[in-house]
Amino acid sequence: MNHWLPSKEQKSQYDNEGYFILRNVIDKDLAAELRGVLRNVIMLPEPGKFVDFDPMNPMKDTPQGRIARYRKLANFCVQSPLIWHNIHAGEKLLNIARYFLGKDIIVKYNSCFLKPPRTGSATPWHQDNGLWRDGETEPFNFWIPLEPATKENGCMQFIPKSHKTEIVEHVLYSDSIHGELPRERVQEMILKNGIHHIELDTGDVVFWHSNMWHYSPPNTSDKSRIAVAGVWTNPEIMSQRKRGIQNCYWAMKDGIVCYDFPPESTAIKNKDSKPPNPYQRIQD
Ligand SMILES: O=C(O)CCC(=O)C(=O)O
Repeated sequence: MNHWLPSKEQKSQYDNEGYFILRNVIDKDLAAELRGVLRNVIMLPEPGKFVDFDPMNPMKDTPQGRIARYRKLANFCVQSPLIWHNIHAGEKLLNIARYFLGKDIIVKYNSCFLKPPRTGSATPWHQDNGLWRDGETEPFNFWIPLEPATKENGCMQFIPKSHKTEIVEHVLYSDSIHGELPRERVQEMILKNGIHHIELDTGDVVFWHSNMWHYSPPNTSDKSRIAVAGVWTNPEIMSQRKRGIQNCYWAMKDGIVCYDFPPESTAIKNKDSKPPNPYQRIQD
């Protein structure tokens, strides 16, 4: 196995600021293939749909229209062997996860984020565990751009040290696309700690703590920004969680990478699977 491990400085940045970056983990040819997998999916019409040009809605179900509309492919990586075996259950990345989580590793979350040129929208300020609402703080999150992620095309923004806060109750505003951190608290936190813009080249990886406050702005540029994201955890952390388990899959067992595809889903049950309370709605 190729032992990619965080350096002392990277580990200390993770502890102090809540994240670290490894450069050039996925090579550019592989990134191009992975982009192809995603574009193939979003550009194909839904089965049975007739793709036509509608003058009242010129972008409707054309490939261009579909590219402009898609923001996220949730849980898609377990349907794509190329993504799964190279990223979430890829040896190089699992070695890094193993350093933090031990020899048994489960993928808790997987998804692809697409920010098409000019139409790609913002992801509101959130903590990942503020959305999971399962009380977990220890899983290990990552995000890999398959093309350069810059300030112009909507790279991620982190508030350094925000991982030291509690899991904050997320709320909904009238224009929220999903639960988000209370906006006033975000402004206070930015005033206190500032913002780090996480500019990455194709195939770099950023890893962060599940409490980290993060956001990404709309893509106002003419360059697309596609990324693959995931979260690894382990059976011990999962056994403590407060909520039911969905879409979790084995990536490594006792130090051995799992090569099954489709990946084996986990059967670990938690104590209490009550759904969380609805998000508080804020009038603005
Ligand atoms: O890709 C993005 O812009 C947002 C990703 C994100 O917030 C996440 O992976 O938690």
